[in-house]
Parts: sequence; C-alpha cells; structure tokens
Amino acid sequence: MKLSNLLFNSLKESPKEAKIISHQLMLRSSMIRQHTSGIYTWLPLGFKVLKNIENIIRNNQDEIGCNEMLMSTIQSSELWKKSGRYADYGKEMLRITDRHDSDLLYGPTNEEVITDLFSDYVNSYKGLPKYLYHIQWKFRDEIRPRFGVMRGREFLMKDAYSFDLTEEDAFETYKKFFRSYLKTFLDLGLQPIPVKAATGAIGGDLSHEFQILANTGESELAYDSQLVDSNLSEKSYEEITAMYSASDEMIDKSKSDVIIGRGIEVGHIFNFGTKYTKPLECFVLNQDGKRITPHMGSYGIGVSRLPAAIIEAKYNNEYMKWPKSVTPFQVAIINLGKNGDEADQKSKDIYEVLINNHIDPLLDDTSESPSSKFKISLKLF
Ligand code: 5CA
Repeated sequence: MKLSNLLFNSLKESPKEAKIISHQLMLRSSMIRQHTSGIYTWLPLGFKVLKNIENIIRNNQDEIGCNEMLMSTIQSSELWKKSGRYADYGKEMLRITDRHDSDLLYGPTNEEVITDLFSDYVNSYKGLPKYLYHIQWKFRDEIRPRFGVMRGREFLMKDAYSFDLTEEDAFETYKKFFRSYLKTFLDLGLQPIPVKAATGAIGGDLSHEFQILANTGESELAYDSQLVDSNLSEKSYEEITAMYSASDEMIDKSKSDVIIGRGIEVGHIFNFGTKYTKPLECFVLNQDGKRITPHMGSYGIGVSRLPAAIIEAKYNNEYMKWPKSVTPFQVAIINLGKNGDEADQKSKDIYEVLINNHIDPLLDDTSESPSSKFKISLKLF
C-alpha cells in the first residue's frame, strides 16, 4: 500500500465523543468512521485489521472441524415465535415489516435458524457431531451503544453452533471449543482469562466468558495469578477451570494469589442442551431407530470488538501497538529521498521486492517533511 493511495485524514485532536483510548486512536488513525449511533464504517486501515483477526479466528475454527458457512442477516420471525424468544428478546431486537406485512428481524444471534437448517440435513446419529459457524454482522439495539466498536449496535460476530447426540458428548464438544478459544486469543497476541458466566438471553446452565485484561474493561475480575503465568493452551479444561477466576463479589480478594483487574469480554460460549432443538422439533434417529433430541452449544467471538480490545490491552504512550498477527502492515518504508535520487529509488525497489514476496508494506511516498513522515507511520500502526 502506498500512503498516497490510503484514505485517511490526520485528526490532531481527540474527538470529544471518544471516551476511551481505543475509540480515540481508531478515529484519529482513520480506522473507523461513525455512520450513525452505534453503527460504523470500517475504513481501509481498520478493515485490514478486521480481516486479519477474522482469519486467525477462521483458522482456529477450521482446525477443530467447524464448517464455515454464511447465514443471512435478515431473518424470518417464525422460528423465533416457536422458540419463544420473539417475545423474550424485547427492544434489543430490530423488527422489520416487509411489503407483504411479514414480520422480519435483523438477526442478533442464530440459534433458531441453525437448528432449523440442521434438521433438514442431518437425521441420523451418523451425522453427529456437527459443528457449524459463520462470521456475520449482527444487530442489537443496545440502550447505550458506547466506546465506538466496543459496544456497537451493528457488530461483526463469529458464531458457532454444535450438535451432539448426548449430554456427555455435548460437554466434550464444549471443552473442545473452550480450549480452541484459549488458543485463538493467544494467537491474537492476547492473554485470555476464562470466567464462569451467566447465560442471559441465550440460555442453558453452563457458560464461560473469555475476558482480556485492560484497565478500561467493563468487568471487574478476580483471578488466580497462575491463569496468566501458565501456558493455558497446553492445559486441560479441568486443570484450567480448577484455577480461580470470578467476576462477582463473593471472593476473598485478600488472598495472596488473587489478582484483581478489569477485563473486556471478547468471547462467550454456552452449553444449553435441548433449549432450541426441543421447541423446534429437531431430532435424529439413534442406532435403535429411536428419536433423539440433539444437544447443542453456541460459541461467540466479538470480531469487531477485538481491534478496540487489542488496542486497550496493548497501547503505549498514545500509540497503538499491534501484535504481529494482526498488524495492518508488517513493514513501513519511509522514503526520505527526492524524485529520482538514490534513496527514492531504493525505497521503491524494496517496496517491489516485498510486494513480490507477498508482504504488504506501507510505503510513505508523500512529499511531507521527514519528521511528519515518522509521526504518521507511528500513528497509523
Ligand atoms: N449466540 C451466542 C454465542 S454464538 C451469543 O450471541 N453470545 S453473546 O451474546 O455473548 O455474544 C458473543 C460475543 O459478541 C460477546 O462475547 C462479545 O464479544 C460480542 N458482542 C456482544 N454484543 C456486542 C456489541 N453490542 N458490540 C460489539 N460486540 C458485541
């Protein structure tokens, strides 16, 4: 990418609506632009980061045999009426009426749609387990959208759904996703803290949030120091959950191995058995030809929240510090030469060599002064 081609404007002041550093830096570096309350456009620089994050998540999902697909953003209300959530979801759901007076909605999550489609394709125990996911925009009409893309109304989520024959199998699947999530966040250069959580609108009685540590996080966390020190991706679910992490007030915060910090929720996984398969009359035949209601789980990652969460966790002296795996550019070439001189030619040559080797560097080919060139590269990534 040549800087002369990049769409950005250099905001010197922090826009006053931006209350936290990630929101300020994302606006000031032209990563995002607010379209309207809680709804953002991803500008070229931000979009690059978003795609890198998406790919790391995708690779990790593919690794555990989860199939990528793409469901629509707009859903029919019929299945939600069957599951009982059409009434329960309340004002967070954006309801739309089409020209035929059919009730549609902009999907806030996809448990109903996936259960319905699964029924059409799998009807024997031989087809289980099945893991499906997509990376798609969601809409939740949050009362107070805030902190930029951290709590938006429209946001990008990776949501996966699992189907198993028995409760025991479903728990094994849950553990598989749990460990895969730890690896995903480590691959993103983050330190994840799994926390037992309330299940809210999704349901069930087993769920974990994945929090990453940042001073501006919305949740207060108390956790065992071992959770940060040890190599989590090599430990089993049982070993990790035996360590201590909580976000409620019931813990003895004076214990020496307990660290108190703040966290940002970047993922949330649920195990809810037959909450959706039962009302939607989804079943498979077991070995004896008996009808069995499959057990489900769902597994979310806040894809468009992650760029902001990474900035909050990593920034240093008002500059974003991207982990190598998500940085928009691996290399910056600051051309300090003038038209045709040796430095100018060398910069262009290095740029070409990198491009030919599938590395996308940022080449500052503008005619700004050297000092402003250094500042701009630092500011952009
Ligand atoms: N169906 C389940 C799991 S697939 C589900 O919807 N879970 S969730 O409600 O917890 O959302 C999953 C993740 O999306 C959250 O952990 C969070 O990181 C992200 N998220 C939720 N609401 C927002 C929002 N308003 N803005 C940005 N990200 C959000």
